[in-house]
Amino acid sequence: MSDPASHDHFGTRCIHAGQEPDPTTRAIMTPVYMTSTYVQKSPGVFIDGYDYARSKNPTRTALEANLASLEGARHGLSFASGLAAMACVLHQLKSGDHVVLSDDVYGGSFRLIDKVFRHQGIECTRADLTDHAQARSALRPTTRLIWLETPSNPMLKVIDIAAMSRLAHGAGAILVADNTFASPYLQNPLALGADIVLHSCTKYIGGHSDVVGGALLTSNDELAERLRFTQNAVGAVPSPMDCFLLLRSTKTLHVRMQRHCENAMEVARWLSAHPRVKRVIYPGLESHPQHALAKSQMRGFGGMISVVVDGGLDASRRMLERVKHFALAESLGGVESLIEHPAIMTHASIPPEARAALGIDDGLVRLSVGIEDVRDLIKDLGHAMS
Ligand code: P1T
Repeated sequence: MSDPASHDHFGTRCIHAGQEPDPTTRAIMTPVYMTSTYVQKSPGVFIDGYDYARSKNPTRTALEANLASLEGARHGLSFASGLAAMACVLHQLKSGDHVVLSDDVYGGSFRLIDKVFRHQGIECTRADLTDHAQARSALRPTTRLIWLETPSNPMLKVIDIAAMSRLAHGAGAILVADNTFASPYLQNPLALGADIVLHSCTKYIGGHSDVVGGALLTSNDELAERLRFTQNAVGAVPSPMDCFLLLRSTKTLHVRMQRHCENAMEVARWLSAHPRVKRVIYPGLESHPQHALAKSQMRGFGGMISVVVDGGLDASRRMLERVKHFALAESLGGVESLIEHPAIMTHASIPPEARAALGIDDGLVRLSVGIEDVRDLIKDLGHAMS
C-alpha cells in the first residue's frame, strides 16, 4: 500500500516513493531479491506476508508502492506484462457479463477480449467513447466494465475520463483506464473517477525497451484484494530483476517525459508543414479533434504521433525502410525513437473493416518520439520522406 499522506511533488516521488535503504546494509538501491521462498519460524509464521515469492517479493513490493504513489493510488499490483494485468481485471467477470470497450485500442488488448474471454462467455461492444451518446447506447443491464485507452493506440483519440466514470458508475459498472500512452506524469485517471488504472510498464514506465511488464493501480480496497487474490491464483507475476529495472526507470520518468513531450511537439509541427503528409494526429496540435479536452485533462501531450502519408502503402513502406534514427519496431515509450505500421504490425489482429472505419489504413504510420536531439530526428524523417 502506498503512503497516501505523501504530498511530495511528482519528480520526488519518482525517485523515492516505496524505496527505503535496505534494512540489513543500508544499500540505497532496493536489492534484487532473487528468492522463490522464505524461511518460516514455525509452520505458518512468517514476516509480513512473505511466505512464497509468487505471492510477494520485496523488490516487487517496492515497485508496487512506487507506481501506486505515481498514480495517487492506495494499492499497486505489478505483472509480467500489460496484457497479464488486463487479464487479471477480466478474470473478475463471469459468463454473461458485458464490457464496453473503446473502439481504438492496442490490437493485443482487443484480441484478449475477442479471442480469449469471449470464449468464456464475456460479451463485448466496441464504441467510440469520444461520442458520449454512442457510449451510453452501448451500455446493457449486464455491463460490468467500461474499458478505455486515452490517448488511444494508434489514433490518439482523447476520451473524457470523468464523463466515462460517471457513465460507468451510473450503470453499476467500473471504469478501467489504460494510461500507458500518457504515463502517470501526464495524467492520473483515478483522480478523474476511474476505478482501476492499467499500465503496460513495457512502455514509458520502463522507458528503455529492455523490460516487459504491467501494472494495475486502484484505491478501492475490496477490488485490490480481489485482484491480488486472482494474481496469486493465476500467477502472472514479474521477476525481481524486471521489478528492479522498472524501479530504476521510474527515477527518471519525469525527466524523460518532459523531453518526449517537447520533441514530439516539434516533430508534429514539422510534419504538419510537410508536403507529403496528409494528416498529423497529435493531441497537442490545435487540429486534433479533442485538443481542448487534452489540454484540460492532461498535463502535456506525450510522445506519440500518428501520421497519414500521401501515397498509401508504397509511400509508408518507403519511409519505414529509409529511416535511420527511428527504428522500425513494435512497442513505444523508450528513450530511442521507434516507428511502425499499425495495419501490418501492432493492430493486425483488429478486423480489416474495423481498422478501415477507424482510419488505420495503409498510409498510417505511428511514431514513438524518443529523447534524442530533435534536430537529428527531423533530419531523419526529412531524408526518409524525400
Ligand atoms: O505488451 P504488454 O506489456 O503486454 O502491453 C500491452 C499493451 C497494453 N496497452 C497498451 C496501450 C499498449 O500499447 C500495449 C502494447 N502495445 C504495443 C506493443 C504497441 O506497439 O502498441
